[in-house]
Amino acid sequence: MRIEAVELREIALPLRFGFETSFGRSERHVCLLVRVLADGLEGWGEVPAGDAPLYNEETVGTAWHVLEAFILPTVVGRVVPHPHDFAAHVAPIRRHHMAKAGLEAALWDLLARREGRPRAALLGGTRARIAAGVSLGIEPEIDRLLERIGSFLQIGYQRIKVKIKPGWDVAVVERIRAAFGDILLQVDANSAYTPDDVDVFRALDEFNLLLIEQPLAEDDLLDHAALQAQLRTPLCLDESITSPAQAGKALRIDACRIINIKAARVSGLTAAVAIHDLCRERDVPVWCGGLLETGVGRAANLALASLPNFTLPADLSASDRYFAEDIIEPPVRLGEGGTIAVPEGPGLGVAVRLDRVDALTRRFATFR
Ligand code: OSB
Ligand code: MG
Repeated sequence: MRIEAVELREIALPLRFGFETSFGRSERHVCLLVRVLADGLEGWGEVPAGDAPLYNEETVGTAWHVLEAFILPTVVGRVVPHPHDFAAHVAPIRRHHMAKAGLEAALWDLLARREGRPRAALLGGTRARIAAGVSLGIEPEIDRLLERIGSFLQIGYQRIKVKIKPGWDVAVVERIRAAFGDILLQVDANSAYTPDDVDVFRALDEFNLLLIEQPLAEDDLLDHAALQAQLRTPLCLDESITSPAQAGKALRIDACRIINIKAARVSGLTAAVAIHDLCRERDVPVWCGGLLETGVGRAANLALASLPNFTLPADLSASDRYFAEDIIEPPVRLGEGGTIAVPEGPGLGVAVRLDRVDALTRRFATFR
């Protein structure tokens, strides 16, 4: 693929419902859209980084900078044979995983379109529908959260995940179990706790949760291993798993028994598939996480989640769970049995609504 031009757009898409985690509250999904033009075709990718470095260290501003100053000058006007070559090419740049992943995603889209195949087929996907879960933020009152859970279960979502933080944990889970019985339920702390909080996790251990996601600090595999040793509930790591090498270390010391895979967090689909493969060899289940992506990132996540070892329900919900109107056509819809269809058309398998993207764009540049 000879890269003729790359367009970057920073957009802000209002969320239908504010989303609160232990690290903050967002009312809008802020991201970069990457559009690559090559061989008369286009490919799209998303950098779901946000305005502030709260989930991890990246922002849309840092991603724009790294792409503009260090990555695009070495790619535009050149030939990139395969997304794997791009991944190897940017490996010497330390971190900035979301920036790299956004461009790599656009290259996967391009390659799949050029071959006239769906992205999922290119990656080795084996399932046509993904089990859909929904991730629910912290609410001002438990009753409000229970109401929202009830409505998502009613429309068919298979699994509920709730965000927790100190003061919003055991009592919340207790009320959810009392109200909804034995539903598939898991919690996500986004690193809000320390090893001193072991009693909270011992208490949560009594509720038959599917998993407890990222309880402790991102850079602390050792304390996660110590905590896992005291629990029956599997720990699942999100922020801590930044590469296949980190995944290997986490599994070697039993710091987790499940991994949440997000291509954006691990520098791209190449690394995401490598983590999937490594977990599969070790019989460790994985599932596809999300970062409130627009349809562009969401369609890519659906393709990733079609790989065989993604055996737990994903944080992949319909476009209307987040947005009044998505930027793709058709939008992502929840189908039978609480599943979402993996797009079947070439590339991402959905069309980007450029008119709508333009209306949402607050920063734009073309690099050629
Ligand atoms: O930790 O999984 C997370 C959203 C923003 C930042 C971090 C996380 C999340 C989610 C939502 O849990 C996942 C989604 O529905 O896209
Ligand atoms: Mg998480």
